[in-house]
Amino acid sequence: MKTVSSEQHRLHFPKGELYGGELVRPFECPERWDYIVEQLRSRGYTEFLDPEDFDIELVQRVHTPDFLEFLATAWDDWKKEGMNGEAIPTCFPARRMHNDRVPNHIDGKLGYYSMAIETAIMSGTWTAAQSAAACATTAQKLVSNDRVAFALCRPPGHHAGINMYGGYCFMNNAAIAAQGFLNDGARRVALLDVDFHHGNGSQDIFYQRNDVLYLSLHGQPEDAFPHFLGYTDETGESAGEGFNVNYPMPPGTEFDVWFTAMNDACRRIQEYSPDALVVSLGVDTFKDDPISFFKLASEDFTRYGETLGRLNIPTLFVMEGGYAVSEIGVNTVNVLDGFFSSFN
Ligand code: Q9C
Ligand code: ZN
Repeated sequence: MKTVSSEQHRLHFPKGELYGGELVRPFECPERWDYIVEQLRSRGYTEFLDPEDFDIELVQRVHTPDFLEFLATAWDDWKKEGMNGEAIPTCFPARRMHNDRVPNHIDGKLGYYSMAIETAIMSGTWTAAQSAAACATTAQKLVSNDRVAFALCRPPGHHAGINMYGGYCFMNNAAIAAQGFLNDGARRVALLDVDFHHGNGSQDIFYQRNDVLYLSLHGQPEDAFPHFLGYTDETGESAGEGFNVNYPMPPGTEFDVWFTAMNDACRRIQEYSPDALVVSLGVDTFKDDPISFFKLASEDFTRYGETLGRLNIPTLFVMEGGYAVSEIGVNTVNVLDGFFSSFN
């Protein structure tokens, strides 16, 4: 299995995330990538590739041009206004305010295009985000030959919607890859999101479509970020009705309950009979994750990887979250090892 990754992720390393009323060092940090690479290398996954160029045409099938233009120019606009720190939104279109008129001023734009404020934009953010999207599309292309590939994306993507960023995400790497499979001739793609958080962005992008089945296992919105999406009654709309499946679970959820939901998701995937499977692979379901509340142990990741492998569908793994930094590599590579123990 080849891993597609780029050193350009290092250009995104904001100093501050607003957490607990303080600006702390972001949980989503460059070392996450290093720990995963180290585990891949030491456990035999030694083929690494750089991504091809960022494919704007493909990305525009998922995100709007105005949103992409915003991401590309936000840092310069911010600097032009004489701001000293990193770009963080402070004002939002809440209830009964306009949410369809884009302001001119960068403060307004940041609020308009974001869904949360922990995600600061700095000088290298756009370059890093482009490299992550390129990792996803490059790895997607490998799947037609190799049947499996790993896009080691950083920053992650599943909170990024049609025209919004946040939750550490700028462009939706997994959704872009799913679109890539369709462009290359797949008729149906399943996108299984095992990150602890609901992938509100992925749901947003495919909500009215039946060519991508989105399934997510996550902390229930009553208690977990992103709080305002991810309920079971969100089943899709118009052509997409029945093609969105949420499995919200309460604080303290252990592996047996989580795995029952996962097996149900796998049954739905088999029924759908997709030409490709994209796994939004977040390992923040781990018991020691600092910002999450599921209780998976490291060996559970191997267990569920095995279940994914048994589906025997051409599979692209796309890295999402996971913040227990020293264990992130072990848990990620456990999923891959489990997968290859049953995939053929
Ligand atoms: N008290 C991903 O895993 N902050 N994003 C949560 C919890 C945002 C997570 C605060 C977490 C975003 C890709
Ligand atoms: Zn997450």
